[in-house]
Amino acid sequence: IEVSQVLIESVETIIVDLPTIRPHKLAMHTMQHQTLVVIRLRCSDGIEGLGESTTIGGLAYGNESPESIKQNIDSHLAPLLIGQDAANINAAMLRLDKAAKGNTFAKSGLESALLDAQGKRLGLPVSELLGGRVRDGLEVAWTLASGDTAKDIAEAQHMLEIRRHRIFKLKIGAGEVDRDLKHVIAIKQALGDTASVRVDVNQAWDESVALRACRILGDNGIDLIEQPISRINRSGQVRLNQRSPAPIMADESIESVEDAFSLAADGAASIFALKIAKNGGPRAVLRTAQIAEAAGIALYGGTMLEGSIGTLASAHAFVTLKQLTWHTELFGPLLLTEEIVTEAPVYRDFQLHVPRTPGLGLALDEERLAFFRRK
Ligand code: MUC
Ligand code: MG
Repeated sequence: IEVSQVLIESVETIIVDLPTIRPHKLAMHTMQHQTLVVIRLRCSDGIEGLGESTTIGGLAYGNESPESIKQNIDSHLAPLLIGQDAANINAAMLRLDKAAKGNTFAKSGLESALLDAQGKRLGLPVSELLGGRVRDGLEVAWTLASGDTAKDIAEAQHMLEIRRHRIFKLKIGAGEVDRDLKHVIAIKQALGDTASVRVDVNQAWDESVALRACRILGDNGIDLIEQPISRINRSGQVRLNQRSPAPIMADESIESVEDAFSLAADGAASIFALKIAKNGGPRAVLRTAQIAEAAGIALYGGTMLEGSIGTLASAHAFVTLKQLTWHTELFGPLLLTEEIVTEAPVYRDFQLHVPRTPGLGLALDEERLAFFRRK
């Protein structure tokens, strides 16, 4: 039999700057807009795969910036892929991993694009390429990060009314601790049992502060505490995980699948935030999920505030998971005022609905892309 190979012909990286609905305040950075790196991977059968490699706040969050992602793909990763078998994702990703350390954000966008292309080729949604979905929708949390308590309460109440979100994550850590604690407790008291309220400290506290603050948060009905201290302080994370009355989730601590393994081995968190960008793609993030499942660590579907492409690449992986006890935060597209795809992902009844059309289930809107791409 003759097997005609489909080859990867080109990889294009496009930086896109999109406005946000309001400033989004995190401990390390205030976002006034979001920058996406969109990847178009063209194959010899005419099929194009889409991927996205997006981070938060330039270099404020992680080791890769939009500009470095683009440069590293253009100069180092794309040349390794061009001429390779487009249908063999194992071989393609192995080739990248052999030649390039780290760079999980860049690799995640490329792996997503390969999956999108292969799904379109076979007529299957990416979730089915990943072994098959066990659910169609994902409950999605919303982040309250206006920086103003009254505004945040009004925003949460509106989200409850329109049945879009009933899980709220508050970004704290930038300000003075006692002020942050008051802010969080005021929001929890205003929302009561109608909502799950959680916090993300983005590594801003030290262990001495975190010990006291986690206790106060837990005692006041906060359901989850995300990354309270530095990813570098492993023994502090282990102690906090033993002492905090509210469960501790690892986010920044996971910069690779191997990080996930060593966190699990050390007992440094009881929940993992799964992010395709931190692991190297939708398949890579499932390896971290499997480590967590084996270790009895609960799962949460995280985001780097990607646009629609990165959000659905994450969602296709997350719908294959047995249990997502803490649900997801795949609300990235809702934080942006503009779309670059023809049909935006659908959010209804507290859930993101994951398309059953081939690939990721998205098409680029060429005009909008041309307008918003960085010149
Ligand atoms: C993070 O650290 O979790 C996810 C949601 C959000 O508002 O910020 C991000 C990053
Ligand atoms: Mg986080």
